[in-house]
Amino acid sequence: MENDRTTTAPSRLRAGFVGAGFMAEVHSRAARAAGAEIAGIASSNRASAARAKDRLGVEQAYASVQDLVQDDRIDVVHVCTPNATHVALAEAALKAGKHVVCEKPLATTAQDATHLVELAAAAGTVATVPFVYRFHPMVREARDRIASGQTGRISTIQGSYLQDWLLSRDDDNWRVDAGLGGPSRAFADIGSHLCDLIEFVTNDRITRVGAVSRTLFSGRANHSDVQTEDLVAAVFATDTGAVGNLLVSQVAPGRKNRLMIEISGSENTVQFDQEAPETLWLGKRAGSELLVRDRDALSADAARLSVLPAGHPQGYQDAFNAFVADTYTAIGGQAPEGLPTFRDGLRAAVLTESIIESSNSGQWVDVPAVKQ
Ligand code: SOE
Repeated sequence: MENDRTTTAPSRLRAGFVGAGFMAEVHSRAARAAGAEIAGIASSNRASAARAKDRLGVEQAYASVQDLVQDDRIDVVHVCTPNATHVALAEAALKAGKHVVCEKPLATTAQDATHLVELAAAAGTVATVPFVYRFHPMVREARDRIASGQTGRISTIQGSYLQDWLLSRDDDNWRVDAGLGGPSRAFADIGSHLCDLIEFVTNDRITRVGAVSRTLFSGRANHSDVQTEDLVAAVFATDTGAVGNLLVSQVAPGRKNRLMIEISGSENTVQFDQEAPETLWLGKRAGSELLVRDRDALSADAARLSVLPAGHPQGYQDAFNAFVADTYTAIGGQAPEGLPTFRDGLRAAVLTESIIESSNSGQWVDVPAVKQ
């Protein structure tokens, strides 16, 4: 099948993975697709690393994370562990001179995320965060249309990210535990994607937020005294004067991984739905249309990420693959458009803190700016 992607890994990088769960699987598939050697894995203990080595087809299991990050044969470290461990692991990898891909949330506080941004700048290596929904071609198409003025002056933005995997009291996961996941759960986990996508697509900044959050179950199967939120509703204003709302839930029956953004301007509306990623709805006063991915009809950046011919659906793993391929391209010295870096991870941490602060205080909160 034809594939004339312009962003492929410049040489055979050796990738190491820290963590042995679902995200390590997704990262290793993407690294393999980008042409890297799947060189090493470390986990919380030697036995789990050994099992993951066999399951993911990794060359070597390391006895400890330190052994992996200190190995000169590893070029890039993918951190795919519980949130609260990100700072120490990314720090160790950066200090060892590695390129780092760190899962989101980059850190559980804005202060720690700032520390990592500074360390990455000092290391001079590539440091990225998988805000992978940026890598759907139809997201790039929406972004391009807004940037070129086709949408007109933006007035409203609505976004929601809904899941149901924590719907019942019996559903449990390390993420509900503030000690492992951080003080925010639903917003840090998926609200961060939502805000990143809104700011990426509109090139606007959320400047003020007012939020409410709720924790539906104070106890779950293996956790008592659960403090992290199941849902958040927020309203916001942006730098350019647009207004918007956000809805984030991990207890919405039937919604598996439904991220939706809808942006209305003076000329038309664009709507992207992550569960139908091959289309972009273009709302018009007369003649609304559903644009279907077809590289011949897309902007250059959307066409670049459109790796399969029209009618052959691309999805989540393809977006992840494109993110990792672009990270590796950056390691090769180029600067692919729209690559999410640690600075974007910091931005998400700042927004998350503002949302939680507003929800706790019942007050509007001004969102601090993050220098680009
Ligand atoms: C779980 O909510 C999760 O795996 C997130 O952590 C990912 O970032 C999101 O892409 C899918 O859902």
